[in-house]
Amino acid sequence: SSPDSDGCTPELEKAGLLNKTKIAEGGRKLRKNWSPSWVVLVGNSLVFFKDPKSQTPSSWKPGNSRPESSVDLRGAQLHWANELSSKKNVFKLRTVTGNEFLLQSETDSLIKEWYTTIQNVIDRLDRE
Ligand code: I3P
Repeated sequence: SSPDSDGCTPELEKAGLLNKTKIAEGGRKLRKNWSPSWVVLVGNSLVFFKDPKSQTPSSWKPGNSRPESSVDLRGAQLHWANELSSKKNVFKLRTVTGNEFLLQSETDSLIKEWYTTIQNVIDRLDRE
């Protein structure tokens, strides 16, 4: 059995380095500010860590490194958004509270994996 067979700790779905910028807060447009972010998908949340150096397997655990911010994926919307940037491989994540993020990677396979994995979590939450 897994180390968390009682299900009390949310499952770590995915973690990795992506370029990130927030483009809206509560529906209000923000100025883009792209920066690398260590992104962790755990349970119903996408959690962002500022420091890309903290990308050790244990760094996402509570009490270790402090997240910069976190996004509740319940009711969120995901769209490919290459028209919103001069960069390639960009998607937009919009939360129910009207926060919008662009996430990007130079690696096609990597960004597709992230898109699929986040969409699967959103779909699972929609069915609950
Ligand atoms: C922005 C910066 C962003 C760019 C954005 C620029 O300029 O170059 O990287 O977004 O383009 O406005 P500044 O640093 O002066 O704010 P992309 O890299 O995603 O293209 P935009 O205004 O067309 O979104």
